[in-house]
Amino acid sequence: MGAAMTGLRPIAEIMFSDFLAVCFFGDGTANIGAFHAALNFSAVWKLPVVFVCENNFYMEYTPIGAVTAVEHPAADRAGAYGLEPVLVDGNDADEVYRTAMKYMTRARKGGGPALIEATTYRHSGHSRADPAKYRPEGELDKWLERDPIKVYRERLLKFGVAEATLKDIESGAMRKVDEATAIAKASPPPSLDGIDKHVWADGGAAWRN
Ligand SMILES: Cc1ncc(C[n+]2csc(CCOP(=O)(O)OP(=O)(O)O)c2C)c(N)n1
Ligand SMILES: [Mg+2]
Repeated sequence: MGAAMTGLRPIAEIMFSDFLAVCFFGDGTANIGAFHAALNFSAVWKLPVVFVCENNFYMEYTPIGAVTAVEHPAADRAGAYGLEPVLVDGNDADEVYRTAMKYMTRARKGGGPALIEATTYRHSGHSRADPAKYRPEGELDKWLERDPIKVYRERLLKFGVAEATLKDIESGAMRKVDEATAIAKASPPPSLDGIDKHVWADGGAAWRN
């Protein structure tokens, strides 16, 4: 009990600061216990956390609908933790941005956690070894039409952004990825000293003693 009480101190500090955690996970994750325990305590302690469920309709090989009692794995459970159900089109960058800003701002002001379910799609199998043959015929093609990058590119063109500007943004993004890949490949493995960094609010495991 003493250890648990000491553990509460950093949480109180976080509650009265403008710190914010944004936690991303998949639809399948919404069916495991850790999801429910985390939401419950975040709501009880009014923690500044925005939970974002990326509902891409598949777990490893299993369609989420085949193993879930509700239609929306995250949004339909929000009420159990006193949270409002928030469903967004995860392939619409503007809608995601507006929704994220609303709940991030509220959490930073002490308004407590939020749970956002963003509908999207997984364009490939779970891993390189998974050709994703279990998907219904035509499903992928339908979603590729609504690829978020394609949708946003078309919107920017419609708003009058020049094609050349979009090409510059795209080549700049590719360059950044290539540079980051080269740096990662050339870097030594990280040191073990950092293994618990950012795991606890106080930066260490003092609560155990
Ligand atoms: C508790 C637990 N059960 C099973 C697994 C094996 N596993 C790894 S990824 C995965 C699928 C996760 O699906 P989802 O949460 O929808 O994430 P996505 O890959 O679609 O983003 C599973 C079942 C695991 N890592 N942990
Ligand atoms: Mg998934």
